[in-house]
Amino acid sequence: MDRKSFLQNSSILAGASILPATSVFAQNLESNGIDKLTDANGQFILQPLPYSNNYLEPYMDEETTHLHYTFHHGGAVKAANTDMEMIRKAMDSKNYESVDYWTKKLSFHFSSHVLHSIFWTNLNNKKTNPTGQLLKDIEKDFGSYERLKTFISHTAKNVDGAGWGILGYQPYSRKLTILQCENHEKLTQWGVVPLLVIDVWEHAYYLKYKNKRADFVDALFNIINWDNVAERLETAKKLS
Ligand code: MN3
Repeated sequence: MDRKSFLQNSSILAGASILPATSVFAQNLESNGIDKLTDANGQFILQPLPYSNNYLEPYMDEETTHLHYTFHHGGAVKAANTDMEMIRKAMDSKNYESVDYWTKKLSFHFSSHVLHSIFWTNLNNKKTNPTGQLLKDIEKDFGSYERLKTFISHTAKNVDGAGWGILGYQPYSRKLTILQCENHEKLTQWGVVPLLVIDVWEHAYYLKYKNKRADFVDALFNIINWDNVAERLETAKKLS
């Protein structure tokens, strides 16, 4: 059975199809239920921003959204394609020293592409709260939504340098877990599927919030799309 027919026959596809077809998340999914990051040829692609640049105002300003999406996320996509090409060239020319260099670059740029792709769909222009199975899992694994908020906020605010606070699903333990990610690729637990990602690189907030990263993280809770987080959890459980 080839990969395509395997996917069509597997329960994974059923996982994707239960998502509302109109949601931003569903539109950005591959048939196997994960985010669409590449085209048919395997080139990394930047999906359209799922809303206008001013949609997240006033908590995230229009100029920041524009620059962040176009040049930081967009730049990572271009760079990841370059990294892949350079790895190929280095292998073909037996230039193995530079393989090491470009492999590290790919880890950084591709991880940036993954996290930013999730980040845009995690945001909304209205306040929501976790409900349903997501809320039950939060209460089981963290005690309460308030405790989760405190945990992930603290983690995000206190990243050393640039990075992310991440709520993820750990399929080995079947639990929600928190990561404090440095840069885009460090301090993961293997296997964790990111559900909610909070970008605390300075480019995410400096125009509006200046040095006040903590104020930015607190403000983000006004625009987190918890329905998207719930959809992602549901899909992660089906994938694992
Ligand atoms: Mn960013």
